[in-house]
Amino acid sequence: MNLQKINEFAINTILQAGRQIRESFSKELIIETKANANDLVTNIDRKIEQYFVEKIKELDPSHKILGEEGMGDRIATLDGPLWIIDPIDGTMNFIKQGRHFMITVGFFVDGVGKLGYLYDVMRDELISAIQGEGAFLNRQPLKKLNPLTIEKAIIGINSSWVIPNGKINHEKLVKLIKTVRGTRSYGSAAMEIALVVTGKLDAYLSMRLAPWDIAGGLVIANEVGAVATNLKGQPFNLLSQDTFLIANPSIHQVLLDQYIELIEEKQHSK
Ligand code: 2AM
Ligand code: CA
Ligand code: CA
Ligand code: CA
Repeated sequence: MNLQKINEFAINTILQAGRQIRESFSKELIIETKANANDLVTNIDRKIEQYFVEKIKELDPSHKILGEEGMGDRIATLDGPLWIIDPIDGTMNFIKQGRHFMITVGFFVDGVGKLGYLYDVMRDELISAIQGEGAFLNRQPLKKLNPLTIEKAIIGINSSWVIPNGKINHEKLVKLIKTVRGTRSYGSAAMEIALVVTGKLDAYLSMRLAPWDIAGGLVIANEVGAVATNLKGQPFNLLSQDTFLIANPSIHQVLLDQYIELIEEKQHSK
């Protein structure tokens, strides 16, 4: 398997998909809801995922595809070549703002991240990585992240964390927000990961993300030295939803040790 060739294929397909999204603004947008009234999907999310599926099956029909909108395959294992795709990450931003949304793609072989992409469609900024060969922003190499202290960190965190949820130690979270230099919230997990791997944010945490939100970002994180785990410090489970933390390597462990404490579900006594 020639990774360079697959990388060129992926970059061309992502840029072409981005063009289609930008052109879609002159056409009708059909908005539907999924799990709840705020869980939105459009005809464009589906069309772009379908485009990826067709292109990948043309490239190699043996490659499996896991996509948010379900146009790919049913995936039960990480064996073999697997594409993990979010055609539009930040659908609400896409609909409401016409910006601040990403295409993100990861290519894994037997569960190992080989290629990763985070594409800001409206800024036309593509972050890409090949395992072991570094990460690039529009083909310019990205630097390794510089160390910093938690007091100087800017972290990405959703406003829903203001509300105690019974799943995480709230006092410690308040201490974190008081300690850091600032917080930000962008509404696209892939965009927050892109900001962390370029050193514009120093950490991003979420109580629940899906494999397609972070797969591409994981490969890129490895190449710049960012550390990505779940909130227990374990590898993110790519076969289900999980909690998520990506951070500058100098503060990742500090965040886990001093500021993030998951409350284990109560064991039911017999
Ligand atoms: P989406 O736009 O592709 O749905 C918004 O805060 C971020 O969380 C976006 O990256 C969004 O991706 C993601 N998101 C939205 N609903 C989610 C859900 N039910 N589970 C996991 N991630 C979700
Ligand atoms: Ca969605
Ligand atoms: Ca998503
Ligand atoms: Ca999506």
